[in-house]
Amino acid sequence: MLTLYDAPRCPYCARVRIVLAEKGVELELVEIDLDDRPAWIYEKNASGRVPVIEEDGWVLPESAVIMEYLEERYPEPALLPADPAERALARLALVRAEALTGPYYALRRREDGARARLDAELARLDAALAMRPWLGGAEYGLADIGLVPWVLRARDMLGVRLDPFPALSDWLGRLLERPAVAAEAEIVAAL
Ligand SMILES: N[C@@H](CCC(=O)N[C@@H](CS)C(=O)NCC(=O)O)C(=O)O
Repeated sequence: MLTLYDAPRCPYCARVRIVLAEKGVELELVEIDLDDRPAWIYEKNASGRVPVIEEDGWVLPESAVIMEYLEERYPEPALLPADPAERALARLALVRAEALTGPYYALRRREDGARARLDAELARLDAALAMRPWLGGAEYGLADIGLVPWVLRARDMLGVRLDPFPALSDWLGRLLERPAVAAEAEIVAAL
């Protein structure tokens, strides 16, 4: 049985929750109180951060690494394209996720110029999604899962309007038709 050390409000954990749900992996969720973390979480991840997964005593932190591990460990349904060039583009979107997460956290900290930086990145994603249906290319997958937790939280927790970004809004609408992503919208609504 796979264990996920999790926090509902954590968008990095959301990435992992979505992948596990898409792949139908049975799991035990252990909720970590981020405001009062148990000392033992540092034994599982030296930074004390979640998400962390554990399987038969083997422990893995870091959401992007966990997503790729899950893709290899549970190959069906595939969440990375078969074509190597498309796989590389999906990974590039994940590596560059900070272009979205950076301004998102800056806005949460109410930093000057953060909203403009976030809007600029949302506009860039919107332009990309006007050219192709999913962030990784032709198929839904890890690139979409890697970014949607912040787009959802920007909309539902920071009040960022997405209607100026029609392709991005359409993408989010299509994502929310998937039970794995709709479950995340419910978690965000309950925060
Ligand atoms: N790079 C890590 C970031 C994980 C992360 O920052 N998690 C936050 C919760 S959203 C956390 O555990 N924060 C506690 C802390 O920073 O001490 C990943 O991708 O898993």
